[in-house]
Amino acid sequence: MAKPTKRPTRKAALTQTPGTGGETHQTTNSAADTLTTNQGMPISDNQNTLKSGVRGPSLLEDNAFREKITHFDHERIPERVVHARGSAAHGYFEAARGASKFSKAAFLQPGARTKVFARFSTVAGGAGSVDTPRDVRGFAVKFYTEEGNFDLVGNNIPVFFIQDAIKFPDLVHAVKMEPDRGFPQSATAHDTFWDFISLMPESMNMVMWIMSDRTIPYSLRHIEGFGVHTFRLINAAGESTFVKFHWRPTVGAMSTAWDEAVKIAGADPDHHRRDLFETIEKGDFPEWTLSVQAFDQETADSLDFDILDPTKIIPEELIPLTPIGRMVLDRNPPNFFAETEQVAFHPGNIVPGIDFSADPLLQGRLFSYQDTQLIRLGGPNFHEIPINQPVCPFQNFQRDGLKRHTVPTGRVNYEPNSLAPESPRENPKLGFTSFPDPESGPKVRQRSETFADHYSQARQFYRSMTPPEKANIVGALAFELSKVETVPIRTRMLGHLDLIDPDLGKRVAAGMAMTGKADKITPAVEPRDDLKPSPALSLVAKAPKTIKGRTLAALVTDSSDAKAVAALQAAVKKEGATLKLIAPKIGPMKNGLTPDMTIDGGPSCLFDAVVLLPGQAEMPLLIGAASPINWLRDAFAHLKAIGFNNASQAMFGKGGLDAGAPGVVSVAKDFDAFIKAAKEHKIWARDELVNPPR
Ligand code: HDE
Repeated sequence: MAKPTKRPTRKAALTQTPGTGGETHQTTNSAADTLTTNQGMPISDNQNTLKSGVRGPSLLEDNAFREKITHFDHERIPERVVHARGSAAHGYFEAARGASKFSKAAFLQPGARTKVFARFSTVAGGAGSVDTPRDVRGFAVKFYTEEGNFDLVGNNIPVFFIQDAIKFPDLVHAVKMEPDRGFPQSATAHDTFWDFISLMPESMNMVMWIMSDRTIPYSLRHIEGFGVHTFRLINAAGESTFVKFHWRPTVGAMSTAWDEAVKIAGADPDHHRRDLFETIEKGDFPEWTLSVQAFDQETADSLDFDILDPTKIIPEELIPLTPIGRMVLDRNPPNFFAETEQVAFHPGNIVPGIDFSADPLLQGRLFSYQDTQLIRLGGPNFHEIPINQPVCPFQNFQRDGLKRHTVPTGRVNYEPNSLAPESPRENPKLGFTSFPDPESGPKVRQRSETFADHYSQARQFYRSMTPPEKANIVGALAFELSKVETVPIRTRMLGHLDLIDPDLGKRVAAGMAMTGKADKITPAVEPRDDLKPSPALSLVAKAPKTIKGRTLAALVTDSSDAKAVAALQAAVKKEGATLKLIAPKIGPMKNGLTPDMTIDGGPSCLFDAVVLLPGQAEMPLLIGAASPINWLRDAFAHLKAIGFNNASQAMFGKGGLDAGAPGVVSVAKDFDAFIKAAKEHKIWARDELVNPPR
């Protein structure tokens, strides 16, 4: 991997003078500090183009200007056709003891520590879109192993919309902005998406997952990741084990409320990118455990669904997770474009000890990623871009092509050869060999009957949710389908929901005032009613009680008690969280406190829990303005823990809020009860006060 280029230290003093038109010229006397063109020609004036006369037209011969503008004109490259918006970080992976039992891959051997680069992304929006739409998150990790790069290119959801790669362009066309009008950007709540989905029964399990709170995550540090497809691991004895890959964040997975995600998009469109960057800068490194669900052919054959079908999970209650390592992200990319934008992932990048399965979605992906990089990164040599280079030596007879950087020497660019005995050769012992998969058959274009049950696991997912999670799924579906203008698409979807679970169908129909309007859908295979709920599918049920790594806010004013604020700061720090001070204005305050943000610049949706610590003197100002009251109302509606001092009680009355509601606690004596409530993350007991029954 390339080392970041160091900024040279300045050799001579910088002089700053105004030019004849008042423009700023910063000049140097030192050759070492001189600005140059890309050809190395020193530049004398970087503020004015060459003109014929001081008010005359510009001259074509100004090569420094033309080179600069030409380079600028070509600064952007085509963005990814999906997953365009991403944020990334460097880190390392440490193999867990026991991983070598499954795989001979060098990076899974005891004590191995491997560099990684992880990129998280939304799927539908463009590179400049917001961070918090309702969307699947990409979870792609490049392992720079000593046997070559291994890319685990997954998502934060373990199933997918479609079963066959040939449907991917249709899916992506349907989800992206509608082609005639160019909107909506990064949203599934529109006709073309639900039109397609309602005609694709195989997507119903994924529909449950994307309408759950998993698609509005709290941060990129709080998402789970999945390899989705079944893979094979091959150990030193040549034995194969089927696996599903799972990433679990050690801080737990958490989500926002829908209204919160919408408001964050306006308040801080870069919320997740900023959070990842700032947390790593602070030294609070995000961490995940990598586990596998490992099983053999016999177990695969005994399951009620096909392990090659990417619309199905294997419940953890059937096959538990076995940890195989840990990933820590501890360094931000020094340059966004060079690394986050130019990194090229490819599920086909594997190493000895890992192999594919015949999942038809995976098989299609194996073609697509290399192909897309050819256009996105401009030719076949993108593996030479530093972020994509393996850390182990690589050598072959591939030559030339656009943007080739290496300079191969010698006469021989072919193999076998007798002219260059030292040139590279195949290695039957170390080289990659495919696992001899016994299955093959006649050439057919046909979906396997073992892929035909589209509703049972969707039903199982819904039934595994806690009551508030169910309510949120119902709310999300009613919201999205209400945005669909074409009524027959709504009624078709209601038909599918009835099949998933009659309770779900009924509640969504009621949420749209469309009770009794569902189409009758005939499933290819009747959904089963005997799948037990899988508690591991619920985020709320397994949420850890902690505020570690989270950001809380205190509303303070000029006459706030600085001692109480310091005590809160200490209490929050002790728990491994951060406290931001929010005040009406940004300047230093009379009580010596320095605010981090203003009320308008730091709406409560950006924080995990809030405390009201204003002084009595400023209360008339706070209750006389809309923004402080909305600040509190949002925190209340987003089910956050709220602490209040005696002075601030009047804010509740003004906002029409009940200061005795669950998760609203007095901090007049100490902060213990508030910290305890904040550890709940969301105060679900308050849900029915702020949301109509869904
Ligand atoms: Fe991708 N996908 N995908 N995908 N995918 C891309 O590759 C594709 C699928 C995923 O941070 C593209 O470099 C096909 C499943 C991630 O750079 C493209 C199919 C999963 C990323 C592509 C799928 C993913 C991509 C676009 C159906 C989860 C972002 C730009 C057969 C397991 C990686 C690029 C990054 C990106 C094709 C389905 C995950 C076009 C054809 C399933 C995380 O090659």
